Amino acid sequence: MNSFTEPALKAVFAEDFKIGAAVNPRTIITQESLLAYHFNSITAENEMKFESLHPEEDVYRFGQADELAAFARKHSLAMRGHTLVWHNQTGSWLFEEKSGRPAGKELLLARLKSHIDTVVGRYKEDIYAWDVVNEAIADEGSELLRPSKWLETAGPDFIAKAFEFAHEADPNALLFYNDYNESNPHKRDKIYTLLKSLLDQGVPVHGVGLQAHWNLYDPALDDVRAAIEKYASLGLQLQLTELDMSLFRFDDRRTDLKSPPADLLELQAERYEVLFRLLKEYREVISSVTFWGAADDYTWLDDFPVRGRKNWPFLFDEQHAPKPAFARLAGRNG
Ligand code: HXH
Repeated sequence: MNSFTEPALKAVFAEDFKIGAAVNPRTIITQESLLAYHFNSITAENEMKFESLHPEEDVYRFGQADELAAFARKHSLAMRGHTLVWHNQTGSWLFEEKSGRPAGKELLLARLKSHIDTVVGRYKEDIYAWDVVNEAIADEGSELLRPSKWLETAGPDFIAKAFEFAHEADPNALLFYNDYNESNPHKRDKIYTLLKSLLDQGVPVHGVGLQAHWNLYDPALDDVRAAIEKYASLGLQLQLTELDMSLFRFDDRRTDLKSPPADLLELQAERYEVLFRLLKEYREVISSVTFWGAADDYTWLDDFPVRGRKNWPFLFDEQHAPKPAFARLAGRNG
């Protein structure tokens, strides 16, 4: 039994792409019926990150990740894996010898292979696509790669190795490089350069994940279009992996709003409408659009990056009712 009267989002875009949401062990309970009705894909928000699954060299903790995979099976949802290699949420043990001295390249890559074999192998039947490497590109400056323990220890090779290990662990999985500020022309060109060099080396990379942590004002739609065109020119498939539409500019610090003003919800509706119209133009190359949450009762943007500020980035409100943005998407396509 459910009480939904609006069309299902996944049905609105059934001919275009999968519609996903990031979930966690709380939201699969508090948002269960919303997730089951509107979405056909999920991603674990945190539970499949390195430090969650593998807190110590000899300790794996699969409990919460398994719960999310079971939820996907229960509701016949596709599942994306997030994420195998990242500079955050990764235990420091990985980069140290037992003695505490810095690990060398060989040890780090051997540990990475073992981690990927275990994790990708475990979820073979559940996960069809993995974010293999997350956020390896430097935002600013001319350096291609962000400084990190990965780069420091193994050199740039860690990226290709991660994709090779993941491909060996599950030859059927689609393997993605995933990053944010992906529509910024400077960073876009660097992401393109990385992907091109991986493809030229024969590395098994199948797609690029555009995180799409956007707001009412940025990025410009023309920049999104140019980024899609540029990535697609590599012959890769594209997914929006972490979409949200913050009501605040990146550097806005205001904390006075206790509920979302109608004029901002209207701007958000317009923005979602033109965005999804654009995404539909590229339905041949975009295979999935995942929101980094499902409804405004829970978003990682509450208190981040501004403490004491709530945000309302999604298509459904705090009661899970469709917002003006939802109506615009369903109206055009339903
Ligand atoms: C994503 N990073 C991650 O992929 C995802 O795993 C996580 O759950 C949420 C978001 C996006 C991100 C990138 C840089 C960043 C913050 C978030 O850096 C900032 C740090 C402080 C203030 C603003 C940005």
